[in-house]
Amino acid sequence: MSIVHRFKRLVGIDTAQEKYSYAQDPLYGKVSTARVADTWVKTTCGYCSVGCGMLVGVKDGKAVAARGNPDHPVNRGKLCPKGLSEHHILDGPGRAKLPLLRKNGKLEPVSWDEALSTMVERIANIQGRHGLGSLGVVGTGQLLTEEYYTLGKLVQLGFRTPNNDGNTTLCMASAVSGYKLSFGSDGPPGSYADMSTADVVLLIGSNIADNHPILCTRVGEGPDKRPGRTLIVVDPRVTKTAMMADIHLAIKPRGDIALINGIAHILIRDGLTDSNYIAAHTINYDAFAAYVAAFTPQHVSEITGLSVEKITKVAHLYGRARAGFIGWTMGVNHSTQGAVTVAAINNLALITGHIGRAGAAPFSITGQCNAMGTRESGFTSALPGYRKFDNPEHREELAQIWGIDAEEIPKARGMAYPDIIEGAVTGKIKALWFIATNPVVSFPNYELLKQALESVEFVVVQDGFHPTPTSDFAHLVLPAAIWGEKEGTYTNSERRISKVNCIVTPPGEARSDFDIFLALAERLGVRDRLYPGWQTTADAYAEWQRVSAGRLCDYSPYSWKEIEDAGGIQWGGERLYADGAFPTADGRAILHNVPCDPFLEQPNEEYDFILNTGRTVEHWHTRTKTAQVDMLNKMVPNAWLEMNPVDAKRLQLRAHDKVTVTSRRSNVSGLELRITSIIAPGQVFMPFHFAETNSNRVTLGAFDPISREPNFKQCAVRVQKSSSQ
Ligand SMILES: Nc1nc2c(c(=O)[nH]1)N[C@H]1C(S)=C(S)[C@@H](COP(=O)(O)OP(=O)(O)OC[C@H]3O[C@@H](n4cnc5c(=O)[nH]c(N)nc54)[C@H](O)[C@@H]3O)O[C@H]1N2
Ligand SMILES: Nc1nc2c(c(=O)[nH]1)N[C@H]1C(S)=C(S)[C@@H](COP(=O)(O)OP(=O)(O)OC[C@H]3O[C@@H](n4cnc5c(=O)[nH]c(N)nc54)[C@H](O)[C@@H]3O)O[C@H]1N2
Ligand code: SF4
Ligand SMILES: [Mo]
Repeated sequence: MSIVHRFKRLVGIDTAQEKYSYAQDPLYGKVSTARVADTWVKTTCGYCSVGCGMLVGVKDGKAVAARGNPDHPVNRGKLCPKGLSEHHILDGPGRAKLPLLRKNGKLEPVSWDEALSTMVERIANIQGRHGLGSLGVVGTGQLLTEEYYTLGKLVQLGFRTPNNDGNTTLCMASAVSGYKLSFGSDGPPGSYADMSTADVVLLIGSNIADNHPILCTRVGEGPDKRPGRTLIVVDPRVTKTAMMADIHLAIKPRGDIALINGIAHILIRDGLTDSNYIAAHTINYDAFAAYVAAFTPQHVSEITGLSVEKITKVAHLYGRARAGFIGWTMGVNHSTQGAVTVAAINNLALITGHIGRAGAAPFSITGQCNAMGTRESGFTSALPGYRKFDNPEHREELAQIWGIDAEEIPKARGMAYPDIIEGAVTGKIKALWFIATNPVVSFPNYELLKQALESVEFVVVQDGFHPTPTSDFAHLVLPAAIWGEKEGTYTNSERRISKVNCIVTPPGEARSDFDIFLALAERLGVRDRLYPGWQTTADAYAEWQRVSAGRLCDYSPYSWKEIEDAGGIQWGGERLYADGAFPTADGRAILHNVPCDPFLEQPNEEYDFILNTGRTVEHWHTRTKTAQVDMLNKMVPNAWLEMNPVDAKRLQLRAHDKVTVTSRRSNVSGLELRITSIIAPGQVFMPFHFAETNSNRVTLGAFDPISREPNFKQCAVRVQKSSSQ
């Protein structure tokens, strides 16, 4: 094996399929015997929703290496820098190892017995005084499907509070709501393969080069690149993904609805719609056509800042494509108009028939490793298996399977995440339980969140790491096992159920979230009733298979073993809605008239910039994981602020100056200034990963009225040089 070949293997850019073993590589042995694995465990990456298959090398009970699984259909042997270094988080210095209880203002180690008894007693006491709904629970898209399913039952039927939600409301809620608006159900219709087979791939508010790096291979250079495919990226920034594009539409923030309606206008005007598809499978077309008539290219050009020629060109490319694919992520979802923007995207797919065929899909690219599994199996915005709270038959079906009275199942969803936080401030919520989420860094408008955390009587933080900015507020910290220490499944963006396996044992006394939930159920006296005979996550999976049987997200045909052997299996197959039948009352998809409103907090003289927030490839969210990895940390050690040269000159700022960003809510200081044309004049961008320079001190606490998702991507700020330099 040549040195070049070996290097390519290491960084995961080699596409050759032949097997390669580090242990048999003579050079590798010479480099470091400590890192030569005895065994390789097959599993799925625990970071993003791409869902790459990987092999983790184990030596003497420790994870020592990671590489892409060459046989896995998603990534074919490649991994991004986070996946390649993921094994380092397992024995990172920041792991939570002991249960901690606050006594006289200080967190002190206690036994699990004391921790769990205290939790159940304090919550019962609070619920006794303030009602069952005074407990608010916030989970995550980073638990196993088996765990999230178990948690839903525990919260709603054990603790009997309906106020149960997840960090997915900060993330995917708008996509879920938008799919429901258009198609009657959640569920991304397409597959990654469609990105490869489409003639036109339109990415809206999605920076896959940083955030779903392995998906780039589907649209960029490499074996999947087809001549004649056009990649169009709609993003106000010149992201790495925009740099890969054939056409970049540097849209004005929140010009998206105008652009999409304008594309529909041109498609209808120029006869590029699929009238057979419209007639057979949609409703509301005439009203929709009349509505978008007002979105003339000239009008759309004024709102979006894009030229009439460019808008027309993109409309013609999409309309004339044999198969058109639209992918979107947080540039769409993170908005008070997120759900309806998704519906507008779906409109485009429906009027052109770019749905349900190879290469044709309106496709929400999800975020967290198990955003999909948790939204299918959860008991939060919907009942498990995409069932509806307000549907008596759905409640009856679940009651039958669970052997309970249907009256026990709530008839409406409880509070969504932002409403739980607001409820804590107004006194409706008195106890908070956070599981695998770190709101102090990730929730918008920190000042209000802080007030919420300080107002309630009892805060439980269940996390794999401690201290975290949120565990600082906790009365009780429960140390959890993380990815690599537990077994079950994740479901990725393309509905692929993948197996996740145990690689090592958890550190100290940390226990899996599943074990914690069962232990709590036992103390509540509901274990036998809710989880009869359950011991492991395999028991949860078996019940989830029965619960999902016959539903759109049907897991019942697939055993763990089949999933593992196949490198993941997509529920619903490669594509949903191939027959044009939608899960609505009359089987037709709904075209929506979507108004285009300006975003809420417009800049003015005092707050003259629009702040955009997001991510970089090296870091994961609030960095509890990636801060443990020396290599990633050194690559990107601190936060920065991107500003256009025109603005920097006007403000007399220089590259690397330390700057302060101030909004109407608060400020954040000490950001390193980067002067770059990646960002347009009048806008600034900062990553949200860093607790020390927390972007959410300044972001806006405004939420989509339908999905309840925050408006993370636009708020008004001013920028000054930090005073202490
Ligand atoms: N490295 C890394 N990868 C990740 C994550 C991570 O933390 N780190 N997190 C994962 C998760 S949970 C998620 S949800 C995904 C998120 O993945 P992305 O959505 O790709 O990530 P963001 O950087 O939040 O936002 C995407 C883009 O939206 C653009 N945008 C802002 N305003 C607008 C607008 O008005 N219109 C349009 N069209 N675009 C706009 C921003 O400029 C930004 O480039 O990434 C996943 N992958
Ligand atoms: N300004 C701004 N804010 C944002 C965004 C943005 O673009 N801009 N993006 C939003 C989005 S899309 C998302 S998804 C959220 C993410 O926000 P968070 O959910 O707060 O982000 P994470 O850092 O992933 O937090 C997960 C926590 O769970 C812990 N953990 C990991 N695995 C396990 C496990 O198996 N069990 C337990 N018990 N704990 C575990 C980690 O240590 C970490 O503390 O942030 C949102 N916030
Ligand atoms: S692209 Fe996502 S799933 Fe794949 S290795 Fe990177 S973080 Fe993991
Ligand atoms: Mo997310």
